[in-house]
This record gives sequence, C-alpha cells and structure tokens, in this order.
Amino acid sequence: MLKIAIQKSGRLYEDSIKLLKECGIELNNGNKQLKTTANNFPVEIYFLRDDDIPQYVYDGVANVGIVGENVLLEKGKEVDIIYHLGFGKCRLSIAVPKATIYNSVTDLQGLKIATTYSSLLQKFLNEKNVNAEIHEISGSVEIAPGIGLADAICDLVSSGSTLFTNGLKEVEVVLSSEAILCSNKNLSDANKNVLDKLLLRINAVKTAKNNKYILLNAPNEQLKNIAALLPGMKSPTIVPLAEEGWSSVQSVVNENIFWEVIEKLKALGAEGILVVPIEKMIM
Ligand code: PRT
Ligand code: ZN
Repeated sequence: MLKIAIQKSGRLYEDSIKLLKECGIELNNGNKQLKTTANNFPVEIYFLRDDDIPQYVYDGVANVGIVGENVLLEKGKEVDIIYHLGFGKCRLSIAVPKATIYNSVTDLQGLKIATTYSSLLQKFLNEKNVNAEIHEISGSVEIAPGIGLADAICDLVSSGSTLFTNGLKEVEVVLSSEAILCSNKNLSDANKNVLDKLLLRINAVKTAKNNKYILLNAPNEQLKNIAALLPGMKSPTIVPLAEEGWSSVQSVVNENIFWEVIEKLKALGAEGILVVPIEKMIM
C-alpha cells in the first residue's frame, strides 16, 4: 500500500484529487476524513495540513506527498522531489510599498521584512549579501507594512492582486513554485513498484494535456513537407482520401508550438484541420 499525503483543504486539494482521478484512482468514501483508500489501486490517501506533509513524508508516515515546493523547501526536509505537477503555481516574492524607491536588491539592506518563509528568505538574502531583519509572522503578511510592522514583505504571489490592494509592489522573486510530488528516500520495493505505476499514469495524463491530436486533409504534392511539420509520436498516419490527389494526415502536436504549426500547415495547403484533446498519452 503506497501512502500518499495530500492537502486536506486549500488551494492544492482540488487539483490533487483531480490528478488522482485522472490517473484512474477511485477513492472510497468522501474526503473529510483523515485517510481513505482506493478500490482499484493499492494506495492510501492521507488528508493533512500542507505544512505537515514534508515531515510526514520524511518520517515515512506517508511514503509520498503532494505539496507546494515552497512549503517543502522552507521546511528543508530531506525527501526526493520526483515530479513537478504543473498546478499550484506561484512565486515567493519580496514586495515593498508602492512609493518606496527600489533599484536593486541592495535596497533591502537594513530593512525589516515580514514573512512566514523565514528560512527561504534568509537563504536568498545570504546569497545576495544583504543584511536585513527578518520578522517572522504566521499570516496576513501583506498588511505588515501598512500597520508599521515591517518595511517590506516576502510572501506568495499568484495574480498579484493581494499586493496591489495592499499598496505593495513586487521587487524580487525568491522562488518560483508549483505543486510537486515528493517521496521518502527509503521506499520498500513494493512501494517503489506502485509509485512507478503511479508515475506512468501521471506522465500519461500530463503529456496528454500538453498535446493535441490533429487531423487534416493535405494535397499529395505537399505531403512530405506537411509530414515533416508533424512528427507525432513516431511519424504521422497518412491515409489516401477518396478524392484523388488528397490524403488525410493524423498526428500529435505539442501545445507550445501548436499555433505556429497550424499557420505553416495552412500555408502548405492543408484543409479541414481538426484538433482534438487527448485524454491519456503513453509514449
Ligand atoms: O490549511 P493548510 O495549512 O493546509 O493550507 P494553507 O492555508 O497553508 O495553504 P493554501 O491552501 O493557501 O496554499 C497551499 C499552496 O498553494 C501554497 O503552499 C502554494 O504552494 C500554493 N499557492 C499557489 C498559493 C498561492 N498560489 C497563493 N496565491 N498559496 C497561497 N497564495 C496566497 C498568498 O499567500 C497571498 O495571500 O494568495 C495570496 C496572493 O494571491 P494573489 O493572486 O492575490 O497574488
Ligand atoms: Zn499551511
């Protein structure tokens, strides 16, 4: 049984559950309990505060965990990061009141910075050779400058609207973060085996999301050029159409180069282009 720790509630909860579901893992009986099992995969899911997940994985109470990289690195627990999951994206940033003149990191010298991430902030300041006073607080960091508690803050930012509404501006990024899957360093062979199966599924889900299935009609004289644009997983499938001189081309195209490829395909005379989402993709 592979024990997986996920956040009990909060920003990572929904995406963690969704990922397990997309991996075909059906959890038993709801979520508001401490733990649950799946009826079709040998895992046990522990629902925990995100701050506790690194410790639990380190201790081996859970074998693996889904947690923000920011939390894991702040706690400094020696566990392996095995997958960047692509959700819960944010950055740990330093922000100062809008009116503060800020040119470079040396402007932080001597300031008082409020944060819940004192360890990551201290590391950043050391790397930059800046001496600043870290004031550790447990929450509502963004109001610290407004109430005279600090000159600057170091907190998580995603859209930036919290900083904006509190009259602050982002001046340094300490860390870019997203949810990660981390693992205890000493997994049993049986658990390694389950983890490998889980990783294969996660990979299939994530790769599918980054790719689209594409079907189009191509004039035969351009088939070579069009096929070169669509290498797909091995090579494109090419089938002759009933109409002489035309073929149907089917392949897979990466999201990152998608529009660029579409423009080129059109320029080469491709017609009737259909783009279809892929549910799972196993390379
Ligand atoms: O109860 P528990 O301890 O488990 O949860 P929590 O309240 O400590 O954490 P939670 O659920 O708020 O966040 C969990 C994880 O989500 C974090 O550790 C990050 O890895 C990730 N994440 C992604 C974020 C954000 N984006 C985020 N924007 N965590 C917090 N925020 C907060 C930020 O602290 C600030 O208050 O949102 C505000 C800023 O958001 P914007 O959009 O206004 O910039
Ligand atoms: Zn927390």
